[in-house]
This record gives sequence, structure tokens and C-alpha cells, in this order.
Amino acid sequence: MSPIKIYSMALQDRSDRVRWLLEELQVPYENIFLKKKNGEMNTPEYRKLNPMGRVPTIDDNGIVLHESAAICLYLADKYRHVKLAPEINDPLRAEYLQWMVYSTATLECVVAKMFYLDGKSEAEKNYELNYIKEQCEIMKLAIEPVLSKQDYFLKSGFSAVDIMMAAVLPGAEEFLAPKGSGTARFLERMRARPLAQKVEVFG
Ligand SMILES: N[C@@H](CCC(=O)N[C@@H](CS)C(=O)NCC(=O)O)C(=O)O
Repeated sequence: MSPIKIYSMALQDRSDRVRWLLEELQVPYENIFLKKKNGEMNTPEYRKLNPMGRVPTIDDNGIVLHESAAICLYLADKYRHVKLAPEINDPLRAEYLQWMVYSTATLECVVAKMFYLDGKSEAEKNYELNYIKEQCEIMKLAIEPVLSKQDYFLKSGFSAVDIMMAAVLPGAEEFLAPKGSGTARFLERMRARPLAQKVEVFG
């Protein structure tokens, strides 16, 4: 068996969460960095692995997968002895799946807009920022009650969901994690994790 290959552009793209999870699972992996400007995400070989030419993609000895949340779900289940995912018959499994999907389908959809403000007119920027702030206020209604009463998204403790959420939340931290909030304390806790630091998830 060869180490899992992770295709990405850099340490700090959406491959960050995959690398962090693999470290927490103590599973060996190999980084393959693609240079977009050299067309390396557009080669026929890479398009066979990811038809959209995006990252991250993993190749686990022939099991090829894209979508960072799906990759993390797959890995946490595959290495379930490490207990970063509730078992299928655990009642917490439902909440776990909810937050895993939420992290990209709901949270990241809004947070990612923060990265596309440059180059917009002031009026467009204000419009976008108002939308982002409004959506963050709504998302806080789901996130903050959980993180103000417990240290992790699941009451059982640290799991793959915390990795997904912690990799996304900082993109709109000013709106989602005000000083003194449970979400701010959660991010502090995640930033202190040695393996997150090792793979530079937080820069
Ligand atoms: N929902 C996907 C998003 C994948 C995605 O858009 N990745 C970005 C990098 S973080 C990408 O490949 N961008 C290159 C491009 O759009 O050309 C995931 O979570 O994996």
C-alpha cells in the first residue's frame, strides 16, 4: 500500500483540513502540489482524477475522491479505530453528518465570498459584506449555542467535524467568532492543536 496522495495547490487551500485529519489519524500521505498557472490542474491526467480540475483530490491506492467534506468523512470512517467519527449506530452520528455537510454546503458557501471582495467597486463590496454579515448572524444561531455549552461540536469530544469547521470559520471570524464567544474559544482551542500547527492550517 502506498501513502495516500493529496493533490492541492498549497498548504492553505481546501486541502488543509484533509492534511490535518490525516495527521490526527496518524496516516501517512504524500503531498502533490499542482501549479494552476502552469496548467497542471488542467492536464488530461489530472482531469481524469478530478474532471473539474479543482483541489483537493485524494488517491488512496486507486480510490479517487474529491470534495473536502466527503474526503474527511471517508477517511474518518476508514480509520475509525482512532475515533474521530461516531459509529454508524451511535445517536451522535446524525449530528456529525449534519455538521460535516453544513461546513461546506452552508458555512463555506458564505465564508468563501470574503475571498472575492478584492477588485470589486465600493458599492459592490458593501453589498456583498452586508450579505455576508447577515448570513453570519443567521449561522451563529446554529453554531454559537453549541460552542458556548461544550468544547467541541459533538458532546463526545474532538472529531473530524471540528477539523472541517475550524478550517472554514476563520474566513469570516470577525462576524462569526466575536471576542468572548464560544466560537472564539473553540478557534483558540483548535489553533493550539499541535498537528494543526504542524500542517499550518491557520497560516
Ligand atoms: N467544495 C469543494 C471546493 C473545491 C474548490 O473550489 N477548490 C479550490 C481551491 S481551495 C480550487 O480548486 N480552485 C481552483 C479553481 O477554481 O480553478 C471542496 O470542498 O473540496
